[in-house]
Amino acid sequence: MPDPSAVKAALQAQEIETPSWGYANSGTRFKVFAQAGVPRDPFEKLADAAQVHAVTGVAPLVSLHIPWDRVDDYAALAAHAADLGVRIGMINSNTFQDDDFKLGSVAHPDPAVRRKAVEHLLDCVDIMDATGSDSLKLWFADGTNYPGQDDIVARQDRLFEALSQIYERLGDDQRMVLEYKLFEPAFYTTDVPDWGTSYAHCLKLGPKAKVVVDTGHHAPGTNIEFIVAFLLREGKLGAFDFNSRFYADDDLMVGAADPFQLFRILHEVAKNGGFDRATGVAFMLDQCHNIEAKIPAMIRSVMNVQEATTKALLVDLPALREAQAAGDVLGAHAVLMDAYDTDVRPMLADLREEMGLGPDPVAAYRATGYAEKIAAERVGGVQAGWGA
Ligand code: RM4
Ligand code: MN
Repeated sequence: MPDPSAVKAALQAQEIETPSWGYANSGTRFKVFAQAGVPRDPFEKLADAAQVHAVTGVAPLVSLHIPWDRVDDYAALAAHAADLGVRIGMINSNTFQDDDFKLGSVAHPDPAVRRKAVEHLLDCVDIMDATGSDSLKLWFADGTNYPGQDDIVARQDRLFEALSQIYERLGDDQRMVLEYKLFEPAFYTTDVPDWGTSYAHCLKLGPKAKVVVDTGHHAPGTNIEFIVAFLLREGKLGAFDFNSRFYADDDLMVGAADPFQLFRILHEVAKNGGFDRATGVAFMLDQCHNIEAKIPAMIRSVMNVQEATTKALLVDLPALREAQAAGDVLGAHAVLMDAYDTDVRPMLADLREEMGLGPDPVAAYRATGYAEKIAAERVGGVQAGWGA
């Protein structure tokens, strides 16, 4: 079995990134339910994220979404984050909420609209400069709803041209990560629908472009761990957007729908060097908490990733390789299942105590009284939300 102190060291080194929008109001196209104490601005979102880090010790990064997190002074926002003990993570671009983007953004047939989209993406790189963020996350809602609506190949050409412009603007220590999504909001074709499309563009762009795997963005039954293993082998896995799906892009808490899938994914990460900082894989949550309390949901999600990571790190790799080499199908499977079936909660409770934290992060958060405090203090103003 792997050495428990090495497993603990790896767990302590892991950085799980939480999304600013996961602290804001969200919902479905039917209803956004407001919750008491929800942040009114990015500064308050960072304060909530800092609570998650304070009780878990492994969530020091906060992803921003522009323009949802637009502020006048990004250096001040980064300084505020540092005061709270967190850092600005990825900058997520948004080219899907402007009326001009009805027929797409970077792949739109009109060059003026494409230019507007590229301007936004360049602004996002400026924000990276100002906040110290090293990654631009690109997700495009671009696509078509009806056969014949637009030229599939021409749209790829336009997309690549825009991506190249952004790539050229990146600094030496900056990178872009390109997310794919099977469908929605486009229902017939999506311009970046799958990992292969993202990978092909990233390969052409160069080493500063990598693929994002959002666990919710696949057809049912897709073997996501295969994609992860393949991308790691090619050095092209840039980031995860973790969440759970039962049906479509449900954005539920990671590890809720299928903890075994999360384990299988993280096993590939562990086996292929993805937990090594130098590999540069970001472990981000991309979730919305529509009906559940947001900060505890984020804490639970971080714990779910941490538990699955622990199980993945506990896989006895020499024993697995030996069984695989011997063609011992059931033996190899048993090695994997032994790790998955381990109750890692006591080990994580120990680790937290070693890190000076409470053994149960949700209980530790509840004991702070923070939820009551923000509900009482954050009255007036406009609660943050999707703006959809
Ligand atoms: C998209 C995609 C992006 C996220 C937005 C809010 O479906 O997952 O990563 O930024 O939703
Ligand atoms: Mn995502």
